[in-house]
Amino acid sequence: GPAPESTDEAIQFLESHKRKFKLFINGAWVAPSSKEYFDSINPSNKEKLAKISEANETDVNKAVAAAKKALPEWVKIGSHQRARYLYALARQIQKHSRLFAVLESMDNGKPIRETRDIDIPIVARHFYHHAGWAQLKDSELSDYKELGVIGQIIPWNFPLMMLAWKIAPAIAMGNTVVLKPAESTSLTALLFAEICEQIGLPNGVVNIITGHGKTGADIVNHKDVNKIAFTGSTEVGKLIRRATAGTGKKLSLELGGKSPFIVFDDADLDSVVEGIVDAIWFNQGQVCCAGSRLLVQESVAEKLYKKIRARMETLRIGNPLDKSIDIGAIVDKAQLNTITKMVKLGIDEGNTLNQPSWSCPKEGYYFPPTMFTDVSPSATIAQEEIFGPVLVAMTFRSHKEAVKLANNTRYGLACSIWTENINLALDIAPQIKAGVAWINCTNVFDAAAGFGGYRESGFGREGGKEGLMEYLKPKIEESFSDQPIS
Ligand code: TXE
Repeated sequence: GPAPESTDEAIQFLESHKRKFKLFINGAWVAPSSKEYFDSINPSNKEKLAKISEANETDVNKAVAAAKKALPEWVKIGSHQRARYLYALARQIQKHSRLFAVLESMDNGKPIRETRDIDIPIVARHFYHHAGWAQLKDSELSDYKELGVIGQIIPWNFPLMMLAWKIAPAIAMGNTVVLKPAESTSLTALLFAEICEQIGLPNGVVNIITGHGKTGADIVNHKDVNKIAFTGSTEVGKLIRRATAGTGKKLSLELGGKSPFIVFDDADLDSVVEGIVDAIWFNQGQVCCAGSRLLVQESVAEKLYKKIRARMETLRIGNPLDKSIDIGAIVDKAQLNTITKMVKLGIDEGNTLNQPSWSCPKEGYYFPPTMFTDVSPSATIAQEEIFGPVLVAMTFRSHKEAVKLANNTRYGLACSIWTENINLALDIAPQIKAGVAWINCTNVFDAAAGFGGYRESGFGREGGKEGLMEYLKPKIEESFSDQPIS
């Protein structure tokens, strides 16, 4: 096959920081006050990529102070100037898209085909889209004003994309930001910090603070942070909701999911199979809106399972930098352990395991595409998020039963409906408790469409006009909205 993507430029970036990254505060690189660092590992070969700073409360205080100080001038320069910075960020990301894609694949383990063709283009598009809104803010949204300093905490599954979804709308609406990437995938956020320097973004508008959960909690608890935007586990989402209760802080949460992928008997099964590859094997299934529960009408179930098993055999797993690879590495050892444990549980629960005949590379953290069939709706693997390449399949007979099964979880992030009957799809979609409904497609994202969930998948929207409103308040509120509720 073709040669793997070159890592030269990414290595050059790591070496330019001597493989030891400081924190990006107030437009400068600042050593962590604890002097503590942790390793960032390439999950495809377990190589150490760099040392990352562990920020403590002192560092978080510095970053929040910088964001607060930057705020008045960032607001004052107005819509048009802010838009120019966002356009510059978008262009610079595009210019360095190959570097971003390679670095992301090295740090996270996701295939270069995905980072190159999906993640990074969506990131650039997100900045362009919000540059447009930045320009329109003072005219179209003149009844609203910025919230102030925003604390943003993101996960490891789409590191740069989650950064873009958080930072672009926040700064476009005139806020300033302190963002913490996930501990296992900080590198593209640090490269983004360098991009902020390159375009001359005013100091303190964007601050990148690395560290573990405690660092995130320090951001959440800081009194001068006006809003928290979080994407991650439902468990931590609940902690953050409790921590912000009774304060004046606004909050948006994008949490876990167990999204249904519903196949009716008239669906085009070959398209369905490709949809399933996308729904559960894209990004090794580490996708909050993954179609992880296959609900298929009984009369076509066996036929579909057979096609899925055949397709599993043809998927290629291995070095994420190999351009022909479909499935890369799992992000880290802990996540691989979680997946392995859940699959073992699925077997112990008596569900039927389907895996390809080939085996995974030995040197990194890999897990093969997996499907459980004959799964009972109450099985643990049918209820709990696995966050790995594991599809859980069950059957239904009537349309009513399909809806009931689809809603039978504590989550409500996305759903995907497959049928040649558009009237049926349009009838079913609004009955499913999900923030996003896809018809004959899946995992389609656009900066112009609000994304987010219901129930234990969280609340608030990212993208679209709803996403902008998450970073604004009515001007009339300005005299009282920051006051804590006592
Ligand atoms: O998530 P965490 P983890 C799910 C998925 C996965 C599980 C655990 O099922 O197996 O969560 O993953 C920061 N206060 N999802 O442990 O811990 C943390 O440093 C403030 C689904 O990686 O939620 C990181 O930056 N912040 C999900 C971020 O929260 C805290 C994506 C997310 O990490 C904190 C990721 C605290 N107390 C995991 N503790 C999705 N919906 O896409 C941790 N963090």
